[in-house]
This record gives sequence, structure tokens and C-alpha cells, in this order.
Amino acid sequence: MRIYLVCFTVLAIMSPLAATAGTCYDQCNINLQNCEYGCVKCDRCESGYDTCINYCNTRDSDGDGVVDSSDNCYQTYNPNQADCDGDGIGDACDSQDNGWNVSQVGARYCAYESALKWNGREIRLYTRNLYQSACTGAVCYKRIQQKTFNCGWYSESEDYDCCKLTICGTTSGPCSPCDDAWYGNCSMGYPYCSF
Ligand SMILES: [Ca+2]
Ligand SMILES: [Ca+2]
Ligand SMILES: [Ca+2]
Repeated sequence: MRIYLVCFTVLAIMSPLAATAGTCYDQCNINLQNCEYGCVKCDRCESGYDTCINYCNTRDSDGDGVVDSSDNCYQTYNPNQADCDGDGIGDACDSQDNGWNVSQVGARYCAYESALKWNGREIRLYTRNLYQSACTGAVCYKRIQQKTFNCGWYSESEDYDCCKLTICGTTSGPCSPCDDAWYGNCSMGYPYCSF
């Protein structure tokens, strides 16, 4: 009696109501294991297994002409298989935009931060990188920390002079990294990248 129950299960998953592409093969394997360990007439169940796998290989759940095993959105009709970010998940069912590529690496400083540490005030200088989405063309930026140095017990109002003294060796005259960092705008109208 057991063999018929197992083989019935193999045949059952071949119906159009069978589950997703991922579970189609899983179900075939599960039932083959049942054949190996539970069936008396294993050849009969193994034949069903072959039929099951063949069905999985040729099934096209969403009817877009691409079989489930090759379809990058097997439950969504998308015959063009477009995948703008190249992550293997088609645009039609991809909720995550992974197509962000660096479009500009900033050499110019655009921001600084100061923080009190146990040994004094720490200054951090940043530059900006721009990223562009291969999917939407949208642009965003990220701040990239470039230099960190400690200003001892300078007060916050003296950070700028401390920066100039540390980077350029003097507090008089211009000092591009510090000038850029203090007065540069990192966002330039772009949003900060969410990734
Ligand atoms: Ca399909
Ligand atoms: Ca599809
Ligand atoms: Ca994708």
C-alpha cells in the first residue's frame, strides 16, 4: 500500500497546480528518497521521478515562453527577461535595485566632523563618491572618510586652525583640504545613498 501512496505523491506534483519552480525539484527529490527508502517496487517510483524532473524542466508557470528553470521571474509574465541590475532576478519581480555603480570618485574634500575622544578632539575629513543606478539612472552620493587626526585639547572653534596646522603645517594662508572640507557641500543636491 505504501508504494502507491508515494507514487501518487510523485504524480500529484506533476499537476498544473504544483508549487513553485524551487519546490518542484525539491518535491521530486523528496519523493525519490521516499522511493529509495520506502518503496518495494522502486523502479516504478523512479520512473515517476524521471517524469517529475522532466515536467519541472519543461514547465512554464507564467506562460511567457521561458521555462521555470530558466525564467528569472517564473511566476511573472516577462518574455523579455529584462534584468537591469544583473542580479539574476528579473525587473518584473525584483524589488531590490542592485545596479548602483560608482560614477564619480571625489578627490576634493567636502565635509568634516569632529568628535571628542579620550585624548582630545578628533577631526575627520571626507570626500564624496557619486553612484548611478543602471536601472533608473538616479544618482546618489556617499561620504568617504579620508583623513583622521587628533587635535588634542583644541576647542571646537579652533578645529579649522588645527586642521590647517596638521595638514598644511601653518595656520596662515589657504589650505585646500581644510578649506574644501569646511566649505564644501557633499550633497550637491543629490540624496544620500540608501545602500
Ligand atoms: Ca515562464
Ligand atoms: Ca517569467
Ligand atoms: Ca534584477
